[in-house]
Parts: sequence; C-alpha cells; structure tokens
Amino acid sequence: MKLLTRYISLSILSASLIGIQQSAAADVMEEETNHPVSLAQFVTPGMNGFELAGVLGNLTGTAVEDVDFYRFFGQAGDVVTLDVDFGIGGQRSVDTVLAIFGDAPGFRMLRMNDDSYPLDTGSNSTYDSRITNFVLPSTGVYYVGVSHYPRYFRDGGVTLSGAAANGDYHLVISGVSESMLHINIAIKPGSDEVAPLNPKARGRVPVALLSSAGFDPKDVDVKSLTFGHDGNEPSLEKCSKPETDLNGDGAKDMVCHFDNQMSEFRKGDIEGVLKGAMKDGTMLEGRGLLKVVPEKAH
Ligand SMILES: [Ca+2]
Ligand SMILES: [Ca+2]
Ligand SMILES: [Ca+2]
Ligand SMILES: [Ca+2]
Repeated sequence: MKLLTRYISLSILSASLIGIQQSAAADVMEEETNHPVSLAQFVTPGMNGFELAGVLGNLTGTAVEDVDFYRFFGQAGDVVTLDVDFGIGGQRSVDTVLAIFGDAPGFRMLRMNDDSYPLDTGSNSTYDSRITNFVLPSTGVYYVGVSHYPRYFRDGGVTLSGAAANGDYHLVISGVSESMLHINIAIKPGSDEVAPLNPKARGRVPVALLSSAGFDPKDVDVKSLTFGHDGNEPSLEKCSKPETDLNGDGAKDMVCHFDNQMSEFRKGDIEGVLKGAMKDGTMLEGRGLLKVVPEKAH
C-alpha cells in the first residue's frame, strides 16, 4: 500500500473481509528469533511447495517491531514463487511486504513486492505480497524477508523505518528443487547390536554420521541437525569434531549427541531419522536401526 490514508481505511475494510478466505492448516510454523537476516529460519519447501504460518509481532495489543527471515537452498534455474496469503483477513490483518535476497555476506535484494495484482487464490486482498516466477540465478542459499508497509526492504536485509504493524500471515513457497544427500548413521555406535533405546530415559543418544565417498561430516551445518522419531525433533545437544573412523572407510566420522526424551521415540519404532543440511545448504537425511525397550524398574 502506498499511502497512509489508505492504510487507515484498510483496517476498517479488513474486518469485513475476515471469513471470505479461510486459512488452511500450515505445513511449517515460523520460529523466532528469525531476524536479522543472518538468523533466518532454515526451511525446505521442496518442488511441490509448502505453506508456512508466521506472525509479524503479535496478534493483540500494541504493535511491536518485528521482521521475519527464512532461508532455503535452491538450484540454478528453479522458478520460485513466494506468495503471502491471509496477511489481510487472518487473525490480525497486516499489509505485508516481501523480498528475496542472495546469500551472505551481502544479502543483495533480488526482488521485492508490496501489493500484488490480480488477487490470487488464498488471498483476501491485493495488499498481500507475491513474487511470481523468480528464476534462481545460481545454485545456493536464498533468503526471504517478510515485513510490512511502509517498512520496505533494502540490500542487506535492512528495512526502512516506519510505524510498527503486526499481524499473522501465511507464506507459500513453491518451485524449489529438492537436493537431498542421503547418508548412513549409526545410533549408539560401537556395538554390533541394534541400539536399545528407552524413550523415557534421561540423557543423550549418540549418533554417528558415517562418512562416504560423497559425504564428509566436517561439511555438515551442525546446528541444523534434528533427530528422532520422524527426524524433525529439535533434540540436538552437541557434536564432537570428526576424530575416529567408525565404519572403516579411512575417513573420519562425526558423533553427535541428542536429547533422548526430545527425540520422541515411541513403542514400535525400529529406526531413527536424522535430518539437517550441509554448510552449502544441501539437505541431509540419514536413517539408522534401533529398538525401543520398556522402561526398567528403578
Ligand atoms: Ca515473527
Ligand atoms: Ca522475526
Ligand atoms: Ca497471495
Ligand atoms: Ca502489501
């Protein structure tokens, strides 16, 4: 939106718009703190796209400062669409501004949008932002920023000053190629037995990330690692530096430790899933055998 006078009329208008388009369940939730741009939330939208639910600031009360950043890994030539829905007509309407940036350290702004025409399916208002068919110029990491009028973006993920405005939105990202590196892992390495695991026990589960021809553990983005029942559990405690060759291929493997309870294993599980990313943004997935054992009496 371009004029403050339009902004005032919008807040009256938006109330009457609630209910025209209902917000569907999102695939992913925003996780603060995702600003400044260097703290962007890592997301994996995939070719079929996903829908993320985010909130600029809060949903009630006085507006506070907020801007949201996400980062994803894409391939040169991917035709990516970024689409805000329910910015207007959600729980609290906000006039979104959207931009896509190149990688660190410059975070050069590649495209920006405030309002989009014509109205797309999923949006209640053309005040919702949309970047249509942006062609990724190279393979690598891209950053997406969500702000609000009049806080437009500039290079570096910087936003212009202006009154804070808050509200919820959905962000649909589509057209990003999958790039998945599959690795082998060993849960509780060092024994030939299938790892016994008691989901209720306190403590850590050691998991070895095993090197292979296409995988050097020292290139893992350690903080991205998640592990557990479905692989999305934020259970990481720490990883030690690759020191030992556990699988006998002559290359060093890395052992990481995950919180046992946060890994959310349950009766019947026969494998654990590790997910994460390499430092270049390539996604990583590994699976390893385990067996769930009942809690022993103390
Ligand atoms: Ca936020
Ligand atoms: Ca934020
Ligand atoms: Ca939209
Ligand atoms: Ca807008």
